[in-house]
Amino acid sequence: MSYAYDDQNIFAKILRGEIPNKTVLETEHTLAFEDIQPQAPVHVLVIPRGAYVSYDHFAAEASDAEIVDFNRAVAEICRQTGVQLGNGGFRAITNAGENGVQEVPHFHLHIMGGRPLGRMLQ
Ligand code: IU
Repeated sequence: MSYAYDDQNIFAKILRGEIPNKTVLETEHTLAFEDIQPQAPVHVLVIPRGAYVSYDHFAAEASDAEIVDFNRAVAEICRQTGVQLGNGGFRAITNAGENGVQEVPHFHLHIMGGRPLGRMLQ
């Protein structure tokens, strides 16, 4: 499977600095910013700087350094935004492709918290 990346997607433009964002955290390989249509008091999108379409693309082709950096960034964001385990908790989801109803074709992890989110799966 080859993954076609569209470098005109909105998150690619954010990464190039062409569109502003409300940055929560920046690291060598990762950027996190506030979702423009937050679904919860905390709603942060975490994206790799690399050109990956989806989670499976990232997991298959990113370097170990990118994968570690991304996951450490997630932990830091949970801590910084106060949604970490033991302090209310959070939901982390990522949508991929048509069935996942992915809107922006650059891999992003949603981190949501700050209120009870309800059961996701019945
Ligand atoms: P999805 O997982 O691809 O369905 O979610 C895309 C998210 O990106 C969604 O929550 C939007 O509100 C968010 N978003 C954004 O934060 N800034 C933008 O300019 C655009 C979408 I377009």
